[in-house]
Amino acid sequence: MSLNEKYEKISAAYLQDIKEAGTLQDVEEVRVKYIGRSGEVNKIFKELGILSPEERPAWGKKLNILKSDITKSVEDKKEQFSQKDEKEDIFDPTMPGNYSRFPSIHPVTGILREIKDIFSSLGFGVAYGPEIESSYHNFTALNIPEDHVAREMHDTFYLNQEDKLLRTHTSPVQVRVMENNDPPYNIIVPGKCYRRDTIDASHSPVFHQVEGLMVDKNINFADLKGVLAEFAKLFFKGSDVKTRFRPSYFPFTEPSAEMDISCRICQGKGCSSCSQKGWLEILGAGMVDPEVFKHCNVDTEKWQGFAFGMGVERLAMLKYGISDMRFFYLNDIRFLEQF
Ligand code: 2NL
Repeated sequence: MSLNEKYEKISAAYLQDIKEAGTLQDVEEVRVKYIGRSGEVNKIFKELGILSPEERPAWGKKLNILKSDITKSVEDKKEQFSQKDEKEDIFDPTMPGNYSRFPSIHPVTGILREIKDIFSSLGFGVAYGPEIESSYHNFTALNIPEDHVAREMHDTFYLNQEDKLLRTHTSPVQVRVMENNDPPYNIIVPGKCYRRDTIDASHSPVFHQVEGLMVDKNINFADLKGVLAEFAKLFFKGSDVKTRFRPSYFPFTEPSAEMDISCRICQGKGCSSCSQKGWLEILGAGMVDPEVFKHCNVDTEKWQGFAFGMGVERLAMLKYGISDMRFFYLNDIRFLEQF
């Protein structure tokens, strides 16, 4: 085949090949086949040696033009493919949208904030303390005897280090406040607590408590009733909730009581959610036992007061009508976004 025949053949063939190329990969193959290092055009360049020196420059120019024509065709075809990609990206109003959910506060966090706001409006400050405690602060100082069941391995998480445990209530923080500060005290202590409970609808090994302490020169049981009934009224706002106090027992208070609220579902008539009682227990309280004051070096001749404790998950369940505590920890978005 003469140089001219080869030239004519390539000029026709590359156009056909480009036309038939269906993918970017095909176009790239066409480029390599014709203008790659050992492509068809370079093969002809190598054969220019057979020409006379006078003929050579014209052929060189001709082949360079062919090379740039092929380059242009390859680039145009590649450009077509990228335009096609862009066309496929155009906005399709029938596609489902990317919507973001409106963020919400976890119900336990929300209830904790409400409780803190109510008690600050009643003049209480907020105190925090360690979740890893000594058995002295968690039990002994609170008048919980050495042989009390709450101290058993099956009720309390003990750490491998000597005399370290996960606090089973937030009371040890109040002990620390009393040890380190002079009365009067007017504080609440919100926080996480740990017990070796089996998980069910009303038990979790990690839960939240708010405890409170009001100590001054003339604090009595009427103050306890007044503060806690006012708390219930503010917490269950607008649902004219009634309160009652029943005698109870705690090692750290004497006398002790539990406060009930009237059932908001049956207005106290009795239904399945209050076990036909018409009342639901919401917290425990009492006058601080002198034994506890003695451990904290508080002069019992001068100072007296009351303490109380409530479970945050339990209050959230009562307020929102949640039947199972496990919902708080499952992180199911369908549950969480309701708050
Ligand atoms: C309940 C009952 C209660 C206390 C907690 C307390 C703390 C100190 C001294 C005396 Cl430092 N008492 N705390 C008192 C009575 C009851 O909790 O049912 N909690 C969920």
